[in-house]
Amino acid sequence: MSRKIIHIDMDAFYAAVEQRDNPELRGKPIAVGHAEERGVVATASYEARKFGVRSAMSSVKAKKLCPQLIFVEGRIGVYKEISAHIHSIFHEYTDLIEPISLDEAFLDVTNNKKGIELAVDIAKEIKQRIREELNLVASAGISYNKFLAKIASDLRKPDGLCTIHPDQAEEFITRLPIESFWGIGPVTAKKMHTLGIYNGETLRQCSLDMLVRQFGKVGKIYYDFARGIDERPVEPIRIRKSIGCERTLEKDISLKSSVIIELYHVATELAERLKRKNFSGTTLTLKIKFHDFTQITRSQSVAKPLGRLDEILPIAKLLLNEVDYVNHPIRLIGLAVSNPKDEPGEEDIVKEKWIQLSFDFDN
Ligand code: DCP
Ligand code: MG
Repeated sequence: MSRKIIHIDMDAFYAAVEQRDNPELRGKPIAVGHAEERGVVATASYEARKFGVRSAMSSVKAKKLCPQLIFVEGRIGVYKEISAHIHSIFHEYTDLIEPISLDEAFLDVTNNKKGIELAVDIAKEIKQRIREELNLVASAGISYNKFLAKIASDLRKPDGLCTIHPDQAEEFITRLPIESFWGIGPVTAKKMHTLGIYNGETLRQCSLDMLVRQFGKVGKIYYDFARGIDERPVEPIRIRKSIGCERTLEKDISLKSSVIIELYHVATELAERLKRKNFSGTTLTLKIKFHDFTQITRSQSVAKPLGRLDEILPIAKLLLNEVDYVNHPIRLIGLAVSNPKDEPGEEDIVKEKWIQLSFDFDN
């Protein structure tokens, strides 16, 4: 029997909360984030999105696109409370809940607590309760696996409710642009384009061999996705797989001595976090965002788990040596340790991921 998976995603989450709590902001283009020069937009109201304002965009650019944009400081405490509330609603239906971020989660309702037959009925109830109890709007996607449920929740946003049935999956994927596939960001999408892959149809024509050769292990996942296959379970408990931190610099820098100092600061902070969380791992990843917002990561694996500053810093420097920042000034530096070797301890089990996936460097 196929599974019944629901993906719930709040619409314009932070912005919707701010508009809910301040009537003066309703109907207006707002951005949650810092307005100052180095600030970024966490999220934008739908009114602001019409101007092209998006999450993670620099505040300066957002203001250019939409001069009347109103910046509002985020209130993470409030968002966390709301998140806890929606989770309490989810738990009335199932305990198989996988949080992806504060406002997003997968629910496996195959065997739900209320014995409701149709997953779409559960999704409707949840949406309605979120509206009644929180005065907020969520979109829901329903399908037989996570990949398709996530895509479905995005399709009719905002206030979306969309089901992809097993017999519709193939046709649906055929037309799906490659950028919309899970885990395919701009870099992979570009590579796919050079290989002549633009959508599900062209992806399906690729052999497993070719995809693995081109993309490594994830090639197999792309191969399966193209066929509507995604066996990944909804995982209520996540084992911590990495810890990282990053700094957006006051100014873009390209001077070696300045870059090394910043790297040292980030490595120090990382070592402190690793110690606090009692975590170590054998892979170090350096992330660099350049002045033009392009981003690269460089990784190095070692035999002995990395935890202390004196273990991290030399490898971080080696990784930095591969980066041409003289010609491309750096805007942000991040470091992360992953690949834990030991059995996970209690500390490594993150019961609720109150973090954005894109913020993996910050957890
Ligand atoms: N967020 C953030 N930085 C990002 C992306 C998101 O701080 N780069 C925060 C703000 C969002 C919240 O996380 O409100 C949820 O992220 P989503 O990607 O779900 O975006 P929204 O809920 O804002 O919009 P959508 O209606 O597209 O889901
Ligand atoms: Mg959302």
